[in-house]
Amino acid sequence: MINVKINGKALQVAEGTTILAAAKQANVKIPSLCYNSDLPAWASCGICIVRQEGTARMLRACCTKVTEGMSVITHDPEIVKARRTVLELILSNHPQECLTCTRNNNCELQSLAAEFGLRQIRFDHFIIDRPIDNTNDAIVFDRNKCINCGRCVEVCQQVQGVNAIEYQGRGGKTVIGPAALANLADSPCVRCGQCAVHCPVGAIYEAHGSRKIWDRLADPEVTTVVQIAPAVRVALGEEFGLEPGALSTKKIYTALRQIGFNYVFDTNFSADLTIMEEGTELIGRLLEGKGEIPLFTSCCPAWVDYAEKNCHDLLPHVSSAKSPQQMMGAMIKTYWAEKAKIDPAKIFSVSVMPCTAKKYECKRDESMNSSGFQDVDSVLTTRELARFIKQAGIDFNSLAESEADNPLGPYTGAGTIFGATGGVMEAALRTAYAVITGSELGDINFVPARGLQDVKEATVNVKGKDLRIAVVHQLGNVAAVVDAVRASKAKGGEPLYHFIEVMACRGGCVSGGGQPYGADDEVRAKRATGLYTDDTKSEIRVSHKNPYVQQVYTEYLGKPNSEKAHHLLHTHYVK
Ligand code: HC0
Ligand code: SF4
Repeated sequence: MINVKINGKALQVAEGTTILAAAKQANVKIPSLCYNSDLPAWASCGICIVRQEGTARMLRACCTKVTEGMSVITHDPEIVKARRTVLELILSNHPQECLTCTRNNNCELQSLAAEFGLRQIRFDHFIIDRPIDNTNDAIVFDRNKCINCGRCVEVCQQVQGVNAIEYQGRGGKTVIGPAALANLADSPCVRCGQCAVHCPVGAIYEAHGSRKIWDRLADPEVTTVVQIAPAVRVALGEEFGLEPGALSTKKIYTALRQIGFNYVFDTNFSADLTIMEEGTELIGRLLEGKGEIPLFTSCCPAWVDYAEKNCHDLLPHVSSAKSPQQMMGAMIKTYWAEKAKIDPAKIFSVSVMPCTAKKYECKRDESMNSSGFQDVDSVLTTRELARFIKQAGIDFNSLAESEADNPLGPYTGAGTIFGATGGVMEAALRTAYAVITGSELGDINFVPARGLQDVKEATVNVKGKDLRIAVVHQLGNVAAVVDAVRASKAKGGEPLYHFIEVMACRGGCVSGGGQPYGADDEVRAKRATGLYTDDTKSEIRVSHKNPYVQQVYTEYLGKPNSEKAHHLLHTHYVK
């Protein structure tokens, strides 16, 4: 341990601790802009400068490690003045459109300007008018608001390994933009939205679609239907002052009805349905040679996009099962529309997702209109739903609880854990084991699939055969797994893995690109815990026992992977 002083207060910190982290331990907040705990520190903004006591030396707190006996002053007149100057310089080149900005009231730059009491900027205000890039259906890039902090570049390149955004130009002329001076649609962007949740200002954000929804809600000719994704229920509450991980499923159902949706369904139901389809596909590939092994999951559209762009050779390994969002969309406009005697042409189907890539997924050409219409019409992120609730004047915390509509609402514990990394794998194993062996797993908690470790591996013995699985989240971790699979294929013999879950975002959907801002690993873990609690409290915890899923097969689909199920619930991929 190392002895340091922060503003005169002595404390011990671990070796390698930065000044920023040491100050946090001492409950002192040093302001920062380019720093984010998910990313390497690279000291571009200069807001976090501090002084080593007794010297004139100014140090960047985000990337300077403390040394034995160091005494740090985090705030004095000169430091505050320097920080204020940095802020003024940033603001001199920033459109001052806070009132109409997507980050109004939730912007790190705006908050700092408020904290520093900036009333006037001493420098000339100049803006180079650059076109807004809204070419890719999911993410919007407004370069006019970019403050060159570099967080989006670092997360896209270092964390996700996608390299869609880069620094362009040199020195004072450096700007940030889509790779190779392309627009986002022509860049390698896979729409995971991690750039948007890591942007401190309103330069990168989700493509908004809420105005169209208000119009449909007000149209008496239209039946409006909504579904909510697993990870929304453990994060939306943060927008209303609740702790990360607080489960607010039943209040969300009520809020959606008060907003005016006619029917409220739950993506967790179609997650159960996905397990039936994907689990059956896995068993067919394993036991009957019906396709390539390993099987990769397919419910994350950013991973699918990544595979289509980077792993052409492995596309036959990607499950043909649609994601739960899209399965629900197809079931609403076919099975449910018939049952409810509603013309599917007059159904407007909305989903609430933690994800920006889902906005693109619903518009894909590949089988996403198997009802004869676009199966999911519009996607709102968790953040957008929070704004919707506020626009509707709803006091979220005082809402009464209510249930989802059936038969596309009630879900099992297996469906809800989809939202955390490893959840799809765990849910699939619970059902695959039961189908193959004819008996339920003794302990259905499959702990090796849980947690934030980059790549999780395990072997499960199913009826004398070893099933080797891997769970990978955060796209930057995927290349190594994909390369290992390629090497194992080239070598021949027993496959390295049989089943692999891939989720593009760190921690899975709980920290998707559409979730409330500011998630770090602590928040991710809390949100995941909320989902595991939902699972544990569920009366039924395996997808194949969901009585409404069974009903859908009896009344409509026949059996998993039937021709009808294939038509409605499966898709294909393009190179
Ligand atoms: Fe996810 Fe999903 S778990 S991808 O993260 O499979 O967005 O929450 O809705 O579709 O269910 C996102 C979350 C979903 C889907 C489900 C899967
Ligand atoms: Fe979207 Fe989830 Fe994939 Fe992230 S992990 S891109 S939130 S589906």
